[in-house]
Amino acid sequence: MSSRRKFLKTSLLSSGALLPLSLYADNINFVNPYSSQGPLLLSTWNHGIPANEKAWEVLGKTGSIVDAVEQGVMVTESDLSNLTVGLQGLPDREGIVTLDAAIMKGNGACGTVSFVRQVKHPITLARKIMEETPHVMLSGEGARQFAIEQGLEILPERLSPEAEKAYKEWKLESEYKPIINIENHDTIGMVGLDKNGNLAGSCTTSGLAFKMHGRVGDSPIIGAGLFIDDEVGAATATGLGESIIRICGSFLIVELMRQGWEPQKACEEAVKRLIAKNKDINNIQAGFLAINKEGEVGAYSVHPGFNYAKHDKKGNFLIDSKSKF
Ligand code: SD4
Repeated sequence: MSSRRKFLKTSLLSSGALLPLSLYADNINFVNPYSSQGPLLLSTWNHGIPANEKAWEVLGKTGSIVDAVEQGVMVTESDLSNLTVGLQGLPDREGIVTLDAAIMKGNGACGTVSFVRQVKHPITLARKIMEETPHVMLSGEGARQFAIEQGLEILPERLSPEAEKAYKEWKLESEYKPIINIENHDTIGMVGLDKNGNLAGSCTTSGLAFKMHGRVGDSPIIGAGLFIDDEVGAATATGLGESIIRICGSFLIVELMRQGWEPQKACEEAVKRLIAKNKDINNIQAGFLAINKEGEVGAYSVHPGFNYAKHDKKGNFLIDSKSKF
């Protein structure tokens, strides 16, 4: 064994890192000091309605907020009419669909997958990474191999008819313009609070249409596309990933809420900061969605057009977010 490999092996073993992460994070006895206003589920965009519906049903049956946010967004991953989530999504500029996803619990446990091909449910793969490995993120071919080992569904690499049509049209010009506007969105991010005050969230996407091969967005970056903390609240993001990563958007919102900001004000501050740190803001759409432990909601975007689905005991409603411009 090479000395580097030996070093890695020993340092992993001595840190105990070969044990599943869940043995650590789930071991922490966190005493929830708040009374919960849950259950409450929030999801980005209008496909959040069916995703919330499923998540609500799962929460009712299993009582598990992490089951709920996983199975909720699986609905979107399977939705053949959706061109920005799942394997039916728009490809990169080489004509290949690559997916990003993340799942996180309020106790710090998280799993993410980036740049993976052929995996029907990347959110389930993210959960397997969270629960069955000592790691947080697997990427590319290694992630696909782990999905195969775990018995997850692998589909042939074939563009959906709509994605193929869009790709052929794009290739006529092949202009590389990494822009997300209101016609070109749809990542699903879901955050949920159960009746006991436990939080969890999920996020899954095929990412930016016609991106460079290998490009990874904000969705699988913990703190950018998703961040959850049982002590405070939860946030998720949608829109141009690069602009969101630059400000660590979801983490920023949760940290502002920790300092006492309402979710709405925290989302507005994140948008303000995103505008300050990104050039060409006319061509960037990004939106944030947040809840705190009291069940208060925040949503805000750069440009108009962002909406979200909110499911509580009163029902499942689509709500327009306010925006800066
Ligand atoms: C990305 N944030 O990969 C994702 C795309 C997205 O609405 O959210 N679209 O940059």
